[in-house]
Amino acid sequence: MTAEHSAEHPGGLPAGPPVALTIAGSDSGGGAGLQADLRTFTACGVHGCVAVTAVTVQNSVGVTAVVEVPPSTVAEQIRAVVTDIGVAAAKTGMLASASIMCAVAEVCDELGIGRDRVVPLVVDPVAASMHGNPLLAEGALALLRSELLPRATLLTPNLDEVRLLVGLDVGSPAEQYEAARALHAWGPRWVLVKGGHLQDSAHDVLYDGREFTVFTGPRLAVPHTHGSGDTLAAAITAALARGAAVPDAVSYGKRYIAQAIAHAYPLGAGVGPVSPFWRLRPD
Ligand code: PXL
Repeated sequence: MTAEHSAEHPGGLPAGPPVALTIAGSDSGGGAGLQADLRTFTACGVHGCVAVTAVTVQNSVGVTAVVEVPPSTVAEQIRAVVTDIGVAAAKTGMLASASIMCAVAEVCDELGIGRDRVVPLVVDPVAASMHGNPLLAEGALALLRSELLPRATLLTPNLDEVRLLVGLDVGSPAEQYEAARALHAWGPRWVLVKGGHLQDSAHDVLYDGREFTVFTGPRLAVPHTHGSGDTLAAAITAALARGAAVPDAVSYGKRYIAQAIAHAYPLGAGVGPVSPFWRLRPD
């Protein structure tokens, strides 16, 4: 599934790794957000670029403040990266506000990012932190639905986000299928309804409007899962940047996140992050 990058750099040096872009918020605790995305990209062999949407003041016990980046600056970061460096895949995480969402949607259209465009876009519809702190302004949910979902190559909601987006309370694997159908009607090319919050299974359901594919994963009783959604979506994005098709990229992401959760570590007094270290082996 890896596209080998054999072309030479103009200076005669070998070309670098594939490039992915995350459009996401900063987590000062380093567990989630753009920090999780960038280290996942690295662990998956992809150079990460970033358009910062917001700065969160955050540690292992929660978020105490959010400062948004001006929408035009978010768009400028994306434009600067894509027009010079070029990106093979992109991902959105915390988009913070309706005006940032509109700016991101507009610049994605301008630069050929999104569903049926040259650069695939993974939309992780982040609405709240795992502690329940809001990461999306009130009133922005409607814009997430109308502006981002139709532009997504792949949408990756967890069950809380399913409830917010389409009002369905998924309590069983069978209801994941219904949720996938309801979300697909909003326009994403693929939907991955993650079942990690279900009691008895950690099955994720991938739907393309015709077929369902179930990805089974072990349900691990690990207390430290901060950044798990970001990390899964980032690993999928990295695989897309390396040339994988969506189902293969999801399969790759599932294997990556299972290991990252298995190696999660404590940090501070609260919830620790999932870990990339199983992959990096510094020693
Ligand atoms: O995990 C979702 C997420 C995304 N982005 C930022 C976050 C979080 C969760 O806390 O802080 C910046």
